[in-house]
Amino acid sequence: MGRSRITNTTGDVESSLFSFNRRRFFSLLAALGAGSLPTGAAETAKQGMIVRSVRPLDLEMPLDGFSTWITPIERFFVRSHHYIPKVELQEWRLDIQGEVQKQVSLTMADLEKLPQIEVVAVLECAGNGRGLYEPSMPGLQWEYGAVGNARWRGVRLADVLKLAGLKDSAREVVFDGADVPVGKMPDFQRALPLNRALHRDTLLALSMNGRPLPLEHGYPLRLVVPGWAGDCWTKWVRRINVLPQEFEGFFMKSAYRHPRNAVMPGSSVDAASMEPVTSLRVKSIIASPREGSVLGPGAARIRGVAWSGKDPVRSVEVSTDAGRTWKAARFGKEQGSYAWRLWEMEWTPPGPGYYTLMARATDSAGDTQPFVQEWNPSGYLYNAVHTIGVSVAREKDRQEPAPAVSGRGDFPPEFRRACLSCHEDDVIVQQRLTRAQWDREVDKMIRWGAPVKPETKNSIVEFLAERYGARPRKR
Ligand SMILES: Nc1nc2c(c(=O)[nH]1)N[C@H]1C(S)=C(S)[C@@H](COP(=O)(O)O)O[C@H]1N2
Ligand SMILES: [Mo]
Repeated sequence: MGRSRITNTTGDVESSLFSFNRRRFFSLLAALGAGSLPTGAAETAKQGMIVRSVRPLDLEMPLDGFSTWITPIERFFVRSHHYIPKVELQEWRLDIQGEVQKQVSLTMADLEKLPQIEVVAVLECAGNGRGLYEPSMPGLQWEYGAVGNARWRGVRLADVLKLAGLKDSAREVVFDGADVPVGKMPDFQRALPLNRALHRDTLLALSMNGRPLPLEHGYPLRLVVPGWAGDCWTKWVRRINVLPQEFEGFFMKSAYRHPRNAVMPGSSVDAASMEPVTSLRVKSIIASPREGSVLGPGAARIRGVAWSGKDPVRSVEVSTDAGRTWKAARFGKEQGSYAWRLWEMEWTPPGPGYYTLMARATDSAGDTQPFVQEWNPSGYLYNAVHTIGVSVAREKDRQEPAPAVSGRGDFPPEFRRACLSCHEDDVIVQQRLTRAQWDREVDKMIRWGAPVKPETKNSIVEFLAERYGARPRKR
């Protein structure tokens, strides 16, 4: 896919490094809502999201979003490594190639003829909770809301692969999305092992919550891999390549890997000795009350959601005394093998004071959440017990804290061109890294096409380490 690159406001481009493709620039503008789009391919107007990055688009759902069984599309998180592609349905084909009996090129109408399956499933980014790790690491600083529960409808991947016919040599299935890489970043391609690709619940979804897939969630076709982390759920799937061996692409061999066992916080681990992230971990979140709330005296209700990857959630226990004693929460009636469950518990505080509330889920295999998050280099699969503090007042004066807001930094003009050609400063100012980490990040950005002059690299690193250096963050 193309290698074009767009600057922030002026639209001028580093012609020495990139060829500027005007057509693609304007198709991007169209995809971002400035032009007309084919029916169904609209980006959703999102409501009250935490903005992690505006370009590419990365949005997090705030904690109050954990109050409904199905997450409305307006509140569903967005994770995109690259810019959202332009999609024209008439031209859209799903090409299947590689270790197949015959190559096929399917239209959306072909896919609509296959049996349509529905599954309610949690989609959670592997990096959800990265911002809670100590020491911190580079990347989007997601806290709790890079996750949602939606109703996905589409065709079984196994049925689609049957149309091409797999050869005996087939080992892995690689999915290529139509998104355009930012700068010289590697293209987003992800592989599934054959058994997961042929699993009866692995879908190519055409719809989400009863609507055509919204553009930012992968219109017209995305992979749904229930129980597995979001990085496997390729959006805008245009090409499926069946391989006779393991796929070597960047997003399999370098990214989305974690050590099988915990490592010393802050250590670096060779990618080859790590393994790909697959199943989600068992996890629960307290949606209400929120951290810092002041409750009135009398009965209160603690509620939230819980989910897991491999085995269904069996129980959620809640503590209102920092983990000394626990009481089972009651589940809501909605459930599904891959869906999250709502839970709640009545609580009458013994008196005015400050209380530490915790929620802990356990799955049917007995796996449960840790109290201390063990560390991994990229901050994946965070699932430590969600802990919040609330006050109980003498009088009836319940207060909810203001929702989280996210701000832009005031990035100095002399570094704007070098650092903000492909993205804005929002993704930078949320990170807190050591000098060595910033140095590696800047080198990575240079490899991925950032127009950094050798003589300014050091002053950029200096500035980043000084202004956005590693220090304990307030939460
Ligand atoms: N083509 C493509 N597919 C993609 C991505 C991407 O950047 N490009 N991001 C992945 C990641 S890391 C996640 S967590 C999910 C997020 O899906 P959502 O944006 O619909 O919430 O999409 C996955 N599929
Ligand atoms: Mo992700």
